This record gives sequence, C-alpha cells and structure tokens, in this order.
Amino acid sequence: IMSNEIDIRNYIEFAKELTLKAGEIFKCGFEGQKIVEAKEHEWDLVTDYDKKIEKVLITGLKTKFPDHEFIGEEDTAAVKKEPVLTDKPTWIIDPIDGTLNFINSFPQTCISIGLTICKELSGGIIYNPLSDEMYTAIKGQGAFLNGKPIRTSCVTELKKALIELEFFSLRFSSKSRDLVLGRLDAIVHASRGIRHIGSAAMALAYVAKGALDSLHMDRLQPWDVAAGVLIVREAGGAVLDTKEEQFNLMKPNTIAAANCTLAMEIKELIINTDLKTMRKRLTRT
Ligand code: 2AM
Ligand code: CA
Ligand code: CA
Ligand code: CA
Repeated sequence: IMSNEIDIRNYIEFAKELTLKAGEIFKCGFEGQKIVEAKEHEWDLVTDYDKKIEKVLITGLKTKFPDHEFIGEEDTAAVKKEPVLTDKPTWIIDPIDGTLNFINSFPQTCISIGLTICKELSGGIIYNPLSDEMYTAIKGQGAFLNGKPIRTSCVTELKKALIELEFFSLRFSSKSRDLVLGRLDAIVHASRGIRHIGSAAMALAYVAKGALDSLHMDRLQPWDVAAGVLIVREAGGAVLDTKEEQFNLMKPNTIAAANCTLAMEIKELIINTDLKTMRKRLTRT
C-alpha cells in the first residue's frame, strides 16, 4: 500500500478533528467523577474515561478509514496479546497518557496518537485538552504547537540541561532498581535539574518545544511514544535507544531524547553509569 503525502495530510487532519472531540470527553472526566480500576498492579490504574476515549478514537477512525489498523493501550490490555505492526496505515493510540495525573486532577496529561505507514512513523498528535495545546507532526514537514513551528532546545551541555526522568523499572527487579538509582544519581549530578511529570507523551512534547532540554525514560510501550518520537524528530531532535543501536517503536525500552548532541551525551552517560553499576553488583556478590 503506497500512501502519498496528500493521504497522510488527510489522515492527520481528520484525526486532529476527532481528537478535539475526544478532548471534550477528556475534560468532562478530568473535572468530574470517574470509575477507577487497577489493572495488573494496584498502582497501574485505568478509568472509564481511558476506555471511553480510546473507543471514540478507534471507532471514529475505523469508520472513516476501514482498511487501517489500530493499536490502543486499553484494547491491547483487554485482548492480552502483544500487538504487531504491519505495513498498513496503523494508528497507535494512548487515550490518556498520565492516567494517574488525570485521576488526581494534575493537569499534565494528554491524548497521544501516532500513525505508521509501512511500519514508519508518519504522523503524530499529542493533545492536552486542559491547556488546549495540540502538538502535531507529519514526517518530513516539521513539528507544530497549535499550528506554530517548534524546535528542540539549543542546550548542548549536560550541566546546563533540564532533564525529565520517568523510571518505571524501579518497581521491578533488584538489578533494574540498582541501574535506575545509579542513573538517577548520575543525571542529577551531571545536569542543572530534573523533573518527573508523570506523562511520557507530555514529556516528549516538552522536549520537542524546548521546555525540557532532554529526557530519559524506561519500560515504555509503543503508545507512550509513537506520536512523541515523530514530534521530537520533526522538531529537529533525536530519540535514541540507550541499549540498542537503533530505536525500535515496538520495543521502546529505554530512550534518551533531545537535540542530537545532548541525546548522545545522555546515552553515553547512561551506558557508562550502567557499566559501573553492574561492576559494583559483581563485587558485592
Ligand atoms: P499511562 O498513564 O498511559 O499508563 C508515568 O510515569 C508515565 O509512564 C505515563 O506516561 C504512563 O502512561 C506510563 N506508565 C504507566 N504505567 C507504566 C508501566 N507499568 N510501565 C511503564 N510505563 C508506565
Ligand atoms: Ca496505563
Ligand atoms: Ca501511556
Ligand atoms: Ca494510557
């Protein structure tokens, strides 16, 4: 299936309109009552709004584009099957990124929608209905905030950088805990400051507009990053896997994002810190 630029434009224009409508539902939920349930862990929460918004988005897109594919966070959780990416236009949807923020009425939360064509990121939308900020990108055409071009920051020195950290592995094995604490210590000392806002997609959007100089996150899922990765790249930045040579959208385990220079510096810092941590663990046992 070959999609040309006009097709992609039409897809994204339609998705933007739909996202604005979904944003109205989002705002109702943010201010009002919601049903909160735990998924596999007691800290892993979902609300009726996550499900409602994902359904509105998938149904709307499917009706307009019946031959497209869909990967949504809550849908994937319901069928308990690992999603696979095909060459078909595929919408990768996080109906609410930052569910815990949403539940607590902490306004760093958004709808995130990425589009791949032939397995390549081709479009992205991140919308925070509370601030009415919509970040968009189409491959090769730049990144925008409410229609105005955005760029990643010009800070290339770690010691001048404000860095977002989202560490999920901390909760898992003792090995990943040691690695994470090592990185936290290294990044705090190497940088000007750190932030933890609780939404991977918002953090990527802030890196794209230069409000954050860089970020490091781990244990991510495709829907956390699909839109944000394209928006950061189109804003002139880089998204690197800190473990692998190549960033893999379906396995975005540990990433660093920033302008290209700073992203490389963070990646190196993480690789070196992890080596030190592993050596320390060996001498301890
Ligand atoms: P969510 O709100 O869509 O679940 C919070 O630190 C960020 O991490 C959010 O982007 C959140 O997405 C995501 N997140 C939530 N649970 C996670 C988990 N178990 N592993 C990794 N990331 C998670
Ligand atoms: Ca979730
Ligand atoms: Ca998410
Ligand atoms: Ca979510």
